[in-house]
Amino acid sequence: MANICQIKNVADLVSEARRVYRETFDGDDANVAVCAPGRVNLIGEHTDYNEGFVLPMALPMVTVIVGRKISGQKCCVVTLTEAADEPRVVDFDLPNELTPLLRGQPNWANYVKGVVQHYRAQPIPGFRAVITSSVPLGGGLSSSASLEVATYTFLQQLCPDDGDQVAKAVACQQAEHTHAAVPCGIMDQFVSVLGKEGHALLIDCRHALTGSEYPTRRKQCEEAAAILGKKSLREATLQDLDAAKDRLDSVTYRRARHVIEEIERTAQAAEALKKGDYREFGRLMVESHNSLRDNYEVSCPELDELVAAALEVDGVFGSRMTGGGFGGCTVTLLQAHATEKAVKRIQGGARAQISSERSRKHFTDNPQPLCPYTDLEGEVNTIRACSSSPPGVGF
Ligand code: GAF
Repeated sequence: MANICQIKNVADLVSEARRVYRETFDGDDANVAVCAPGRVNLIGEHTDYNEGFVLPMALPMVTVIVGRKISGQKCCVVTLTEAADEPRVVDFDLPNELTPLLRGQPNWANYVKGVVQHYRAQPIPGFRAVITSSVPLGGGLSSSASLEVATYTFLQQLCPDDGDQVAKAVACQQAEHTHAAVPCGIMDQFVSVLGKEGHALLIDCRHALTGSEYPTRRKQCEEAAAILGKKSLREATLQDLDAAKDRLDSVTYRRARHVIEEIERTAQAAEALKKGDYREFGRLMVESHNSLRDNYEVSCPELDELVAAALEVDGVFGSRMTGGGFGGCTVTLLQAHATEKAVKRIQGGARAQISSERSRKHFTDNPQPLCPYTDLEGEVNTIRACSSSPPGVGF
């Protein structure tokens, strides 16, 4: 299959950021450039914080940071990404034992500050940096995790840590918890650190060190696990759930049902992918979407429409929403020959939504919906989200 379309390549992003760095910092040049990818989740949604399986892959869309170390305790960071009405330049002092670096304004800088605070080889030196990205902001493709991981990688260049990749992902997740106030699971940071081109990464989140609507879903899952007498929903079966049905309200029952079935689906999907059984993989994707729509209630009419549009095309195996939900993107698995037709149909479906009042703003901001596509080589790496296990054990 042809490669991803309409996306700026890394070299162009780096040279754009370096140019802005020179302009901003009086002709000084950056001497460090790093990048970290966004992700698409193939299957296993809202299972990571329930100690289940997830199966994401890294995207060729990346966040790039260029910069250099400076003397003193000050940092200055510039962003070129669309930061709505927020200032694009931020200055802050490095944290020390007495004065932590706290969250504040602008919002985008909290991801950087969080990683500075949680970086594992303190003290770090002062620095100047420019950020740019090809990961769409707020599109459900983990622009935030890619910014966190890029920031961590940038700091590794200035002040190396011990190189523990799993601890790096966990530090970035902590940054999101404390500085963006999102109690996310480990999936996005893990795949941004450990994903390999063309490979899905099966992550077993059982051992993960984890701690609006997203927090509500998370709380409902924890409540359901407690009522079932389990440490997490990973320990529960459908039989356990049904046996406890009269002790659960109907919403909590449906939330738990999604998670228990989705964990099993993700394990089955990874097996199907290893065997090259794309038809089965696609079937599981559609089941996943339906459960996210009906049981977990994190889809929306626009995502449902895009999935339905994709499924009409011959050669499409499956399609589903990807990421946390309430908007964002869908992911579709298809035969290479069907790509052009599917892209047209999905873009047509997106345009049809422009007529709906609720979607107008979104599609005005993005008049031409992107439909990038890439190869999936049927390779699966697997990893346990456990700080003592070796990363990236292939099978
Ligand atoms: C967001 C979170 F950041 C992930 O940890 C995961 O829970 C996902 O939503 C849903 O699968 O991307």
